Amino acid sequence: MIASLDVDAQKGFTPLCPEELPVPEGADIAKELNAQAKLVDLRIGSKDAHSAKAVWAVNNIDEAFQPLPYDNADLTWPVHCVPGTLGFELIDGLPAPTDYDFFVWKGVEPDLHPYGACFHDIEEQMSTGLIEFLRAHDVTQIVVGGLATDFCVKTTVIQLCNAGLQVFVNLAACRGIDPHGVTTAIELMQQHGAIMIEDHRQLVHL
Ligand code: VGL
Repeated sequence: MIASLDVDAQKGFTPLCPEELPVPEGADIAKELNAQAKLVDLRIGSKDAHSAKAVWAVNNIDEAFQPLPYDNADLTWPVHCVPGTLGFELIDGLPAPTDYDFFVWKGVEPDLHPYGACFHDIEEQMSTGLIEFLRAHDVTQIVVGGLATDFCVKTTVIQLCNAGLQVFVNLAACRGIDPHGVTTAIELMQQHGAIMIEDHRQLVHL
């Protein structure tokens, strides 16, 4: 079985929310995420669901990227993707979370700031159930898109590679925060065995 995964495709990572983590063109990926989902057996999604009072939360992007002394919240980040706010919503054009086959809400606890969708913690001790879901449904291949390439997509892809899946990263369905970070992230994902594809049309050759 093959699945697709929409990682954190939320308005908080788009220019619609300039105070959060606006990824350039972040709102433009819905069509490509929907196109890849049409080619697979199961569609999975994830969302950040953060508290505005989280230990890592700062009010200004200038205060972000500061190291923190916690194992499971490594950097400060602007408040983003708080339930009940615009930034928490999936970007326009995507289905509702309840229409996915499996959905992960992550970063709910105020002392955790995970990046990957497979574990609730950076130390990867608390499973979100995603890997178990994939195994239970005999999923061996997964195509991933979402926001942001250089953080949550990268970490999720590496976790899925480490779990033994064949992982395709659909570059047309991803956008990144920092261009240099994206280049490094692509190299790292490839080192873990992930296959980069330009867009969903490459999937039909599988
Ligand atoms: C993300 C930075 C901080 C992401 C989340 O979804 O890529 N990046 N929090």
